[in-house]
Amino acid sequence: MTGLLKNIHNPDLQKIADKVANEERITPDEGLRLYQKAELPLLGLLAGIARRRKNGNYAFFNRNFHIEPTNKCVHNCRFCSYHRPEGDPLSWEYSQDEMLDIVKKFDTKEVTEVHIVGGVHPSHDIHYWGSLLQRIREHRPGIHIKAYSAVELDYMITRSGMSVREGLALLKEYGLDSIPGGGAEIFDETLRRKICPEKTTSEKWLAIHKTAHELGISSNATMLYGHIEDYSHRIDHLTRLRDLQDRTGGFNAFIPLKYKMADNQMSYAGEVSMIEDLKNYAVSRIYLDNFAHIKAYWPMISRDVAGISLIFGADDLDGTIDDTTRIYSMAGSEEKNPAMTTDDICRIIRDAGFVPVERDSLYNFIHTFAL
Ligand code: V47
Ligand code: SF4
Repeated sequence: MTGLLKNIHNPDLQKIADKVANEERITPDEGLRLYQKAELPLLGLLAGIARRRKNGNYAFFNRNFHIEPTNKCVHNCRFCSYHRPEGDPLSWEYSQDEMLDIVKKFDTKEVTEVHIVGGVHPSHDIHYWGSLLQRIREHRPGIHIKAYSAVELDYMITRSGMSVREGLALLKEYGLDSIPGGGAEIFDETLRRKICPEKTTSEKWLAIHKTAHELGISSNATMLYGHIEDYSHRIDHLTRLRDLQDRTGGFNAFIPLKYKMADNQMSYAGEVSMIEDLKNYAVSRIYLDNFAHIKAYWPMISRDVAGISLIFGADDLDGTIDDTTRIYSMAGSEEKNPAMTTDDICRIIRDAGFVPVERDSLYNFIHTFAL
């Protein structure tokens, strides 16, 4: 395959291609050059090499469902179509019993993971959120609980007067297995002040994930792209994640999240094209050489783009979800009731030329499906 990488017209790109072929890390300047100068076919080729090196011909998914406990949120991120302040007629929240009822609906289904993320509720404390984990754990001991973004964690832990380490250790005792990647948005401080000024700082987001990793709680990382950022902001974001991963090794997957414009305060920014989505998957795959997995979150980008993303560096399609999330449908995603059967996901993966693998939350193989 690397023979195809000779005679690239641009010497800078040739040097980067040689580095990728030789398994050498590319610099932030080189990452930026890829975003700015590389054509999509070259990016696909390079990301394909990096992807196959890490994950061979496999593409992963899991069987999961979401619980979104509330849309009440103390923050007011300008890109968010989901949140409402407490007291707003369109605000809502589930009681713990109602959330347990959601878990019970899956009693006869072979799901392996519950993903819990919602707004930052103004008044529940860490013990309320901890006891939810404990009740889920008691009801379904084997399920992996991936819960609470760093932003929700920051609020509940700070309110409790605990240190990040104490708060995370307590939640782990209650049943927390891993942390989802939300709340990272874009780390550049100037942009962050514009798009989510009240939110957990970038430094704190990274500190929470670092501490979690030190406590044996692995996590994911996201990047919200396609709004008012430029390529240098994306490279800055990826560099901060790559640096932390060098130190802890605790990230399972990186998930680029495409900004969706419906019904939020940043609609003026519009949405980027599918070509830009693929470019972003590819550069992320090439640049994040210490992340094992790049996830294409299909409820956000659609099934078709999720399939193509596998050829541009992604190796994971998240899960079956079973119509349990609204965050993206409210922001304008074409997936209004996101749910896929195992057969649906396997078909997408096979159509893209890869071997479907059902994984657990830590990417251990559960079942490899024949091609
Ligand atoms: O942090 C909110 C994003 C995130 C919009 O870890 C938006 O496996 C685009 O983090 N357009 C929460 N994005 C969701 C999240 C996530 C999703 C799937 C898997 C995992 C995982 C984590 O949703 C927020 C924010 O970045 N978001 N509004 C919007 N209009
Ligand atoms: Fe709240 Fe999350 Fe929406 Fe920000 S993105 S307003 S923290 S629900």
